[in-house]
Amino acid sequence: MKGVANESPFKSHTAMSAPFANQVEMQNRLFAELSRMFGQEVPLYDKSLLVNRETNKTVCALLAQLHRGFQISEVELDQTSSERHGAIRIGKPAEYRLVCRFFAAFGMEPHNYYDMTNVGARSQPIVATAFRSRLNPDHRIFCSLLMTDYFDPATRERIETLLATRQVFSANAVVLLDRNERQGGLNWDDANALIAEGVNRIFKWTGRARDHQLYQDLCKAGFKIAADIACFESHHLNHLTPNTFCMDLYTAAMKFCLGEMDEPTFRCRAQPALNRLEQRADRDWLRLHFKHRDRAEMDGYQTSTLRVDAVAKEVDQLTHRLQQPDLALSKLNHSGFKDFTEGPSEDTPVLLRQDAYKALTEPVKFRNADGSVVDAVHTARFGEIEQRFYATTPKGRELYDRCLAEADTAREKNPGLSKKDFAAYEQVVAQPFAPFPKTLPELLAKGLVFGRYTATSAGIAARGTIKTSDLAELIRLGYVDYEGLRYEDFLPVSAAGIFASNLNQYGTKSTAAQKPVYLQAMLEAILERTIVDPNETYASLEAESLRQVFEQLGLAGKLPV
Ligand code: OOG
Ligand code: NI
Repeated sequence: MKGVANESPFKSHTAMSAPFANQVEMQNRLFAELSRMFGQEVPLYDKSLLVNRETNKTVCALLAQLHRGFQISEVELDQTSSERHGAIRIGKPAEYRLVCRFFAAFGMEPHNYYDMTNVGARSQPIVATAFRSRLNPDHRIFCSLLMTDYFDPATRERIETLLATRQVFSANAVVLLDRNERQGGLNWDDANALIAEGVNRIFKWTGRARDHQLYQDLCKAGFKIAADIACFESHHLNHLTPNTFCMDLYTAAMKFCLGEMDEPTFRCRAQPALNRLEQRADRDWLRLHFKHRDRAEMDGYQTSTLRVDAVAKEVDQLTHRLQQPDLALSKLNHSGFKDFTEGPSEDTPVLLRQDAYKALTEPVKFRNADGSVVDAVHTARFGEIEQRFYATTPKGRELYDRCLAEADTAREKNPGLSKKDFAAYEQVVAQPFAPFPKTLPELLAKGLVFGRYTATSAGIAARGTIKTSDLAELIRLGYVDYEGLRYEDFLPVSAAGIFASNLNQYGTKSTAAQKPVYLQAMLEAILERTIVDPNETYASLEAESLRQVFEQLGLAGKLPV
């Protein structure tokens, strides 16, 4: 990478020695604290976690019938759904670099470059990266940076002038970041202090803002996102997203609790969503959704079928649970649920599916330069849900992008369909994704997703007598086992859809004389480090697993290139 140091100046120390806090534990604590903070501020968020828990429990009850031996404890249910991704939006390069240094202290590195100025009509004046651990990440932060040169010179000047006097990080937070880099880690006292800086200041919503005139002008011009970034005091976390085991069940449950769907409609949605589990939730699905579980234990489950009335019974129970007073979300301040789920069609297990309830309108106090105070409202914080699937290879991604573009066109031809006739809508979206295989073995065989391979004990026992070096054949013989790698990143088109729904506004064209072109190298120069290409990580995990398998099977020289 030209002009950029190859190594981070603040190396990540995942296997740290005794005096330093473990960075993964630090992450868990940070995200648990952020979640607590967000739940206090946004009651709907806490309730949506509860809806997620209840729907995940329903899924698990059926999984226990489908896979005899499968059980989930309350503790594991909480752990599984405590994984989170969040998003923040930053105004200026110096702040962006501080945020990068902050997440580096938690072992989270920038992954992927997302150019949101380049997604057609949905473009926003930002570019982004996402901070996460390189391997087995549980948490991620999508981090946007406002591109002020996207605007005409006068607007740009107003935004930059306002941002110039903003100081989000306290002096103490910067001391902690310096110390982390100097020492190569933090002790727990310092780690907790840094977490407190994040939760109580850096990412906290304050309800205080500046320059009401600029706020209004930006919103009117279609740049609510710039207003959200430039006029506020902190890098307020705008959402925190848990994961679900069944997107369609969760979204139906939320709409039901929010009062957007009546009981018969909810039942009509829940029933097929759960019926599908019987086809979808095979061994590969289990491994994908329970990545922390012991493989040997999971392999010991006896696959079975559902009792005839199993789904109906679960739907009954869930419906009843969702009707309890503590889940009467319609009584809370809310702006409704998004119209459709972003990502691939329900039957295509790649990348990720996301959905959201729309942003809440919250009170804000503006203080202007002349000392005047304006009471107003702002709409930005919302709630999202995700379900992650297999990571695509570049070839798989290309196919995905093509299918998605077709699905978008089909959707736009009939905008109200998802509400009018959900089954018909599902077909319209599934059709363009028909070229995608629907099972992991096929996806792997066609080179559309990344996998990880292991030699089985039968394979190791057969070492020396194995006649083939063909991977598919080795799998068929039971000498090699496989699993799909989970997608750990974000999707620009989905993100654009999420932005549009929470800002209640699609993107707007650049007002600069000429729309600037933004490159990854520019963001790397701001970060003073390179951005990790996740495809390299996925590909090297796959390659390394194959190398080991072939070595263990005594086929080392025969590894296909
Ligand atoms: C970020 C939207 C992107 C996602 O999940 O794709 C995102 C934002 O609204 O700031 O979080
Ligand atoms: Ni998100």
